Amino acid sequence: MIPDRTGGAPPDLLNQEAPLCALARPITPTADFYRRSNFAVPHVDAGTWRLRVGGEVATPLSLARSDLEALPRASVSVTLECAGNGRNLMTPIPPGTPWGLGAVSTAGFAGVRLRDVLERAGPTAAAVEVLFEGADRGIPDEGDREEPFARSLPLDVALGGDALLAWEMNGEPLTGEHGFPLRLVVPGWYGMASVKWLVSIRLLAEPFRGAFQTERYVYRGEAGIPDGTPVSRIRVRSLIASPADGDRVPLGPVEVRGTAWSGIAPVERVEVSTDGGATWAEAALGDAPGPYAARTWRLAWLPPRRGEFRVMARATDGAGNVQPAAPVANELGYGNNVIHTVRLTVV
Ligand SMILES: Nc1nc2c(c(=O)[nH]1)N[C@H]1C(S)=C(S)[C@@H](COP(=O)(O)O)O[C@H]1N2
Ligand SMILES: [Mo]
Repeated sequence: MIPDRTGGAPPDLLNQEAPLCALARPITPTADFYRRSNFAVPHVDAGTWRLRVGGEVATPLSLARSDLEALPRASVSVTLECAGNGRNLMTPIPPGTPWGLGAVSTAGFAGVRLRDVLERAGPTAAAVEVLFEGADRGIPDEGDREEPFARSLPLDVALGGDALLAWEMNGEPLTGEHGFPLRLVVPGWYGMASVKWLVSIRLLAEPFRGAFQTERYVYRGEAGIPDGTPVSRIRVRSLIASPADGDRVPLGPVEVRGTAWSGIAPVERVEVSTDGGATWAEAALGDAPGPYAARTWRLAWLPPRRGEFRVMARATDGAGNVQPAAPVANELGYGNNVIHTVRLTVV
């Protein structure tokens, strides 16, 4: 057996990877969609639940589900990726959830546009950020007092982007693990921005300083990025969904399949190397299901002989970003978008 460092974290109620083979399809079935929760899943009573919108606003709101349903419906396919996805492939392995490569998935989300709700409340001229709080709470690893899971977005991102307040995922009501009854979905941003079990939106006159904004989900020690910069957009990445690392394949045509995404600009090219990176062939891209969702890709490969091969995939996005050959290092292991390699034995 070839040792597999990408096999992922052991199954866990709160943290679970998607099987890589599920990523060869445009939409990840909800049962396979990765999960990441910092605290226990909170019980939220749908009957009494309200979304509060307050802080630097002209009109504070307390919205029931029926109030949200009265707004125009919006839906979008979005790839969510945990900022720590692939942490386990870094050397040394940084602290944090020991993710292999499956902390990424794509779903169709539906609800209402965040900006429609924010415009009803009317941000004041003093507002600079929008803070989102989940119903889940606990003591963060670095902290000594309880706080909710909470993250903020710059006001222009919250108002200008295509962020959704979603109650539907893949055509079904959100499940408990994925944020029932309402979650934020921030297309193009690493997963931590998409706050689950949303109970409060607060417009702030100062940048938010909570643990999940300043201690975790920040870049520290990465060249070119000021220490403490909150993690934001998803870096371009592709994964080989099949064959799997360590597979034995018969001599004959092999279909290499995978997925590719970027939160910065749509993916424009995926190249595959079967000689360890010496030469690259262009893969055929599947449809783009929208600007924020991964594209599938495939390449027919005819192995020239039996033996061991290293198959690699590398994506380029419309802004010219391309995946690096080695992980970009930072203290907490975020934003690792190193080229994916699988080892195959042709028999
Ligand atoms: N309330 C709350 N929202 C949260 C989290 C959390 O712990 N609590 N985890 C975040 C992180 S780190 C990720 S990667 C995504 C994961 O979303 P999923 O579990 O639906 O895949 O949710 C984000 N939203
Ligand atoms: Mo995450």
